[in-house]
Amino acid sequence: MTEFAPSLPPTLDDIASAEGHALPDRAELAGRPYALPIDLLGERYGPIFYADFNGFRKLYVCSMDLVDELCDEARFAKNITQTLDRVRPLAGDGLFTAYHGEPNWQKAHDVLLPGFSYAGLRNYHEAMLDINAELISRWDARVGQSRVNVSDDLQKLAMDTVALAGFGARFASFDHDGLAPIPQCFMSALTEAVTHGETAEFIAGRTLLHNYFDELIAGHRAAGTGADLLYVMLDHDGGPALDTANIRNQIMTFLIAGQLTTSELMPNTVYNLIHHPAVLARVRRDVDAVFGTDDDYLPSYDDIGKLGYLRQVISETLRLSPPVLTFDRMALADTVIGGKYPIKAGEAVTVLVGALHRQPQWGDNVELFDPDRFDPDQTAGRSPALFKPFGTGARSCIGRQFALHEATMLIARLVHRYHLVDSQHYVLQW
Ligand code: MNH
Repeated sequence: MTEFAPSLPPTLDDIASAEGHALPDRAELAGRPYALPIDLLGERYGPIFYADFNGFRKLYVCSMDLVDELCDEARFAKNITQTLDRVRPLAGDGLFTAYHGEPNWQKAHDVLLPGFSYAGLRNYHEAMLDINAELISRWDARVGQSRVNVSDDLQKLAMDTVALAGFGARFASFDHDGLAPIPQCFMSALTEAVTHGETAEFIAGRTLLHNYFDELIAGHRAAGTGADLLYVMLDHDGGPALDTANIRNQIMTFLIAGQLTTSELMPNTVYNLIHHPAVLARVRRDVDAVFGTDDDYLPSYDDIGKLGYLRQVISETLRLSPPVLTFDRMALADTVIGGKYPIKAGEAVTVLVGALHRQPQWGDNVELFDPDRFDPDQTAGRSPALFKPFGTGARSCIGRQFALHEATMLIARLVHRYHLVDSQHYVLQW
């Protein structure tokens, strides 16, 4: 694929620069449990500045007005960063890593969109309940006995949920202390690709994964129909919609998405509930009203849509701790942003999401966890450019409703069933 390559930042004069400076350290973040060092860069050098902290020089923006312009789909499109380009040997032209204009993106988007719609999501509710039950039986066995590692266990849950709903695979992660074999192989291959490229070790891992996927695909073809997303990819209006190489790329993409995003959102939400007892009490009241008094109540798909306040808690968690820290936009034609910064066609600008989520338009005390910020009255008056945890436009997260349904249901069930005790006085880490 020589016709596509990552876009690079423009060369502009008189722009603030964090290059060559060390990232802010823990001492400078004291008292701010959520902010990351790069969020402080936004405060120090924003609204537009150069930085090279991850090994690549990029032009970052974080103000509402600049981000609003970058989200204009008529002027900008998704850019594949140099880092994302390194994931290509694994995920190829899958939805997440496809270049703007690559033909398989539109094709796969059209095939998969119904699978991620509200109607499509109903099909995965059972798979989500199934994996919930595995976590619950593991945690029940520990009640009053020993601690659970929330972060590790919710990573297992996220992984197994995306595997079962996405392609009908059972990783059985809860039977393993660390990662199960396939997730382990996948993680090693991903790390190897990003750090060393297409080495022999990487290729061996990828071959193993491909063989595993090919068996799954063959099994699905033989079965004909079923409820997971792989069936959506195999049977589109009666005929195969995507070729096998592209289907593998999409499966790999689901693994990336399931591993690295929802698995952060859920433990962060648990942290926020434990640290805000009044919020937890209100969530529990709401959940009890919908689920009733039976601890073993199995929520219906529609029950989850009734938990509006918990959704606010999740949104506020995504504001303070967005799992995806940046996304990149590429100019489609020569343009000017902020009235004075010229960006040429094909040049890239990076949105710094955590800093965007702390802009003054959010009100006073942006570092405080306050789910009322997502009260419908408050969101109605706020620019959509201020909240971008799922990216923007045509290339925004296709799995958004999947992730929100999964997270809302899981947290609701935990709150309904358990008293959560922070026995180790956990401190968020980065
Ligand atoms: Mn998801 C794209 C965030 C869960 C599948 N996702 C994106 C982007 C962000 C993002 C940001 C855009 C990146 C960019 O512009 O370069 N995703 C999230 C977050 C969560 C999440 C914060 C959970 C919380 N995503 C999921 C889940 C799935 C998924 C779960 C699948 C099961 N996401 C995708 C896919 C894309 C994407 C596929 C690429 C969409 C496209 O470009 O067409």
